[in-house]
Amino acid sequence: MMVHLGANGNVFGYNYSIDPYQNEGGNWTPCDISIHGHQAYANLFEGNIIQEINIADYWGPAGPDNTFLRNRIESEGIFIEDSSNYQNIIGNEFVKGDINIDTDSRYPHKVEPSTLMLHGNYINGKVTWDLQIPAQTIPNSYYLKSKPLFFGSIEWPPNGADKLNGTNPAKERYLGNTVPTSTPAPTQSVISISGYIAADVQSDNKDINSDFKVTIEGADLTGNTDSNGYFRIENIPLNKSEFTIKISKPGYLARTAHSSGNGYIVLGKAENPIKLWAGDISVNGFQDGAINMADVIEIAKHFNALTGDAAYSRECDLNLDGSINMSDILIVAKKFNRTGSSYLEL
Ligand SMILES: [Ca+2]
Ligand SMILES: [Ca+2]
Repeated sequence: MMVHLGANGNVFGYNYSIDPYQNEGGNWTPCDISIHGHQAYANLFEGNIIQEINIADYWGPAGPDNTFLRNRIESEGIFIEDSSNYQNIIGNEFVKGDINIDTDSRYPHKVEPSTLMLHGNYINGKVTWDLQIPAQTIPNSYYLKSKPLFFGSIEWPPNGADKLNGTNPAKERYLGNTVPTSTPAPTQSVISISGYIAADVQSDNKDINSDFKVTIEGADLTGNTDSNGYFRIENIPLNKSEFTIKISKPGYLARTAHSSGNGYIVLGKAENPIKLWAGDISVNGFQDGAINMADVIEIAKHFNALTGDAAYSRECDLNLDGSINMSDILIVAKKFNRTGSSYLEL
């Protein structure tokens, strides 16, 4: 694996290399990974099982920010030459060899060791940390969020100063072994949800949009709207990727939305809230999911009651004007015979 000239910003991940060979004569072995001068910069070499790494040799300095994470270096170590400053060598396992700086005396250029990040490498039987860096954990990866599928049941990350003697799929295939597939883990999602909900009712009461309840099927967390109709529920863990959101309130026809995925879900905006129809009244604590005659009968039981009366029912006072009367019946009549599936899909 070699980079030079304009080869910048590449990733070389999880390769296996043994028996490096050269035919130029002399008793030397070439390296498996070479930053071959010409200022090649910001390349990442991660999780490779190899014999030797050279950072610049002959063609002038390597550029900055080449990074070597969690490689297993089996034979000769790493050589940094020719003013190749600002290299990052993190969490590697050195089976043999060391980090060697300025061993090539052919060129007068010198590496400034203080520019190198040498952190958490296992060398000569122990892990050495840069004491200027407080964190002493080795990142799993600098380009993968989680174990890639091609690892099958092989442990990931496979190598590193905290994972000695590991293997990887390339090595296993070289050895003639198959890489067993792993059973996919159940899908996990974490969602946050917020939005605005409003009653589809003309009312002067500032509480008309309060107390709509938002529930997510399969989750314990719920949210309730404030008097602006606003609600917010943060970080809901779910063990499925598709889910149903239900919006409900006593006296209102419940409405559902289907959603999927991770992240932040917004349902309705302040200027365009999700509207719920009034008129599905609880009978013996149960809303039947339809605006129908049962609701009219329930309102009739409280007809002409005013706030403070024993017969007054806040749920039946659909426009919250303090009086249960014909205006509430007309609200029921407006959406008569509607059910939850009459709503437009969200
Ligand atoms: Ca009903
Ligand atoms: Ca009323």
